[in-house]
Amino acid sequence: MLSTAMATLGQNLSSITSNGAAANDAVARTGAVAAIVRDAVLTQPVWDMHTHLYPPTFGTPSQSAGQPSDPNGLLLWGVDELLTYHYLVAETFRVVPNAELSYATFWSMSKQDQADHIWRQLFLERSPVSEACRGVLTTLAALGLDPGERDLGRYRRWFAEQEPSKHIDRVMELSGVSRITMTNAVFDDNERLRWLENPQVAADSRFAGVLRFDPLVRDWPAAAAMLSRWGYPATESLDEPSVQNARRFLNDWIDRVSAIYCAVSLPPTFRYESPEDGTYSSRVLSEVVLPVLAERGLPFAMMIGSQLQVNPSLRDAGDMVGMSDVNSVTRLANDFPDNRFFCTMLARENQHALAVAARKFGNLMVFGCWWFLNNPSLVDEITRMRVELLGLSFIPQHSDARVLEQLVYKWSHSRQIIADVLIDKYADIERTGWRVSEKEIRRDVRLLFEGNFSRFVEAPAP
Ligand code: RAT
Ligand code: ZN
Repeated sequence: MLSTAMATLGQNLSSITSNGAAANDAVARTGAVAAIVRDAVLTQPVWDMHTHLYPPTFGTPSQSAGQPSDPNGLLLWGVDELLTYHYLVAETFRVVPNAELSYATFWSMSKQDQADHIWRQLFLERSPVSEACRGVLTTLAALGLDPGERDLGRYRRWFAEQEPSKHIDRVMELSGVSRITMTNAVFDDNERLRWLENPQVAADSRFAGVLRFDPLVRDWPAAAAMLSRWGYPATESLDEPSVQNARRFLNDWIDRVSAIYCAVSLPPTFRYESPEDGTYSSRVLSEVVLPVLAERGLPFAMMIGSQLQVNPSLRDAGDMVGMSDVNSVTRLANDFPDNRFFCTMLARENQHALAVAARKFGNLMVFGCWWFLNNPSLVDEITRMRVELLGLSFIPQHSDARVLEQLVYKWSHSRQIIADVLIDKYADIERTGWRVSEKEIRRDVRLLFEGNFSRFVEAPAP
């Protein structure tokens, strides 16, 4: 159906183009281009470069058909997980003061009771207009459930009937995600032990691995103590044997998770002046991380601007945004030309300078509208600005999904906005007399959703 409609649109576009009646047909042509852009953006498979999702082999705490639940399992899915997403936990504590329900009481409740509480407070006692609330509704609707029913019991029964692996297929199809990139946090005991116990734990071609090692760069003394316990002796002074052991640790874990890149999240205070600036983070980067990644031909992703735990009682929801230093990123890109860097920043105020920085360095790839920026108004603003400064040479979005079904809403909401931006940008260039073909539009969209990422990680698109 859709392809027939698109074939007609394509014919319209070429007949308008070929009969030269551009002036009279300007409105029709703009409409035809817009329809093709929208279709291209809505149907283009995306390689999601940053999520917190896992294959079912990592265990799941949710009830399902076909897999026993594992309370510490890492694959989160289902309506209770959707409702207890940390973005919604933060919103709930705004409307239910600590005095009414203490943090301690909330965290002692069962997941289902927490979800009931959030549902009542954010969906029934006031309208669910925030982006995170809206996301739950978009997701339920796309899965064929009726958000208008407001029947949490029914939604729960439906999810409990799903078999996790088949459900992953369905969610990937609905969201148009062709591959899910994990975040494999090697300093997290729960995750590390699963890799050590079962080397095949991630043998699922729908997922790609990413080695994430925040403590190594954020807190070398603590990381050194852990490395030593794990058989990679390292001292706080980062002497030569420590450097060699830390490199061996990275190499071993890159192999174990088949990492397609490595990543860290860094605080707003992160600075890199030079390899000799005297900070642990600069020394770890220049002596350990970047040499290993250059040798392995793997990019390094820096997500900068998260100030951890300004309200620890909120747990995952307790982190804050802060302004970061873009010059540190340009210095890294300049000092390490043999490395490739992905970068995203959390503060809105950093977005312009970061895009300008990417103009200066081909080894710097800007990506995503991260976390508190993943709101329609900001995605629109940031994506427009990036297209204006960088053309098609950036990665507009990642989902950051923590709960499987979030892929559906995060991608559908972002795709709508990316399409709006591209429609305007093609209309602008068409006003000069330039004509874009359907093939060119689809090629451009492919670059944004798959091609730029797959080129940067030097791996073929799925
Ligand atoms: O967006 C989020 O869920 C954050 O809590 C973080 O996971 C962040 O995206 C990160 O990867 O550190
Ligand atoms: Zn994340």
